[in-house]
Amino acid sequence: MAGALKESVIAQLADQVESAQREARAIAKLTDQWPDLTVADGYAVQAELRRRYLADGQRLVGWKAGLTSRAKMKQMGVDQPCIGFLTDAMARPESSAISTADLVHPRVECEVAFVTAKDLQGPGCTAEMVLEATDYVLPAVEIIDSRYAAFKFDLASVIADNCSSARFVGGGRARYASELDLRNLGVVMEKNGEIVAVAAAAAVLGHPAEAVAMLVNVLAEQGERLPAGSFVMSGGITEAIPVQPGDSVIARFQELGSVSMRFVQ
Ligand code: 0L1
Ligand code: MG
Repeated sequence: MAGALKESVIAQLADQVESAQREARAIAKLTDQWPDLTVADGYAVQAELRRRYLADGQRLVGWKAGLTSRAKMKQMGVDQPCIGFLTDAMARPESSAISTADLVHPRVECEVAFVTAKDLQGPGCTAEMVLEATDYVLPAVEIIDSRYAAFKFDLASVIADNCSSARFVGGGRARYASELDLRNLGVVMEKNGEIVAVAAAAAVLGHPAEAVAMLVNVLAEQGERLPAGSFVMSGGITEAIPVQPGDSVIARFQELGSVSMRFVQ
C-alpha cells in the first residue's frame, strides 16, 4: 500500500509521533495539520516508526489488531479496524508493576492473543486459515495510550500512532484454539476489586480469528506476511478502561485463566 505523501513529509510526521511516544506527550491529531492524510499515509508513517525502533535495537515480537468491535469503532468515530506492531520494549511481565510515568493517558482492554505455527499470507486470508495456522491462544491485556490529546483522532492519525500501542501483558493458560469455543469465551475485568467490564470474545468481529485474518490481509496490502511464531493480539473484547497509579487490574478469562498487573508512578 503506497502512501501518497512524499517521503520527507512521512519522515516529518513520524518525527512528531515518535517524540510524542518517547516523551509521553499529547499532540494534536496529524490530520489537523495534514487534512488529506490517507489510511495508506498513516501506514507509511507507522512503517517508518517501526523502521526507526528496530534500527534502535528493539525486536519485533508481533502485531495487534485494533478497533475491532463495532462498539469501539462507534466510540472512536471510525469505520474500519487497524493494525499495529509490537516490540519487546512494549512487553511487560504478568503480575508486574507497570509505570505510567512514560504514558500519556493509559487504558486497559482484554484480548485473546494468538501464537502462530505457520506463515500466514494475504490477501484472502480467512478465520479458518488463521485457526489452522494457530499454535495456541492465551489471554492478554493491552495497555493502549493514544498520543493524541483526549484520545481524539481519525483512522489515518491513529494508524500513524501505531494504533495506540503502548504496553501489553500476556499470561494465564495457553490453550489449543480447537479445544475452545472462542466466539463465546467470556471475560470479566476488575479494577481495584470492582467489576468494570464484562464481555464475550464475539465482540471482536464476531470471532477473534476474524481479526487476525483482517490483520494478515492488511499486512499483505503493505507487501508483508505474518511469519510463523508471531504473537498477535486480536483486539479489545471489553471496552478500554482508564488506569492511573495505584490501580490494580485483573482480567479473568473463561478457560484461559487470568492476567493481572498494577500501575505505579
Ligand atoms: O487496540 C485498540 O483497539 C486501540 C486502537 C486505537 C484506538 C484507541 O486508541 O482507542
Ligand atoms: Mg487493543
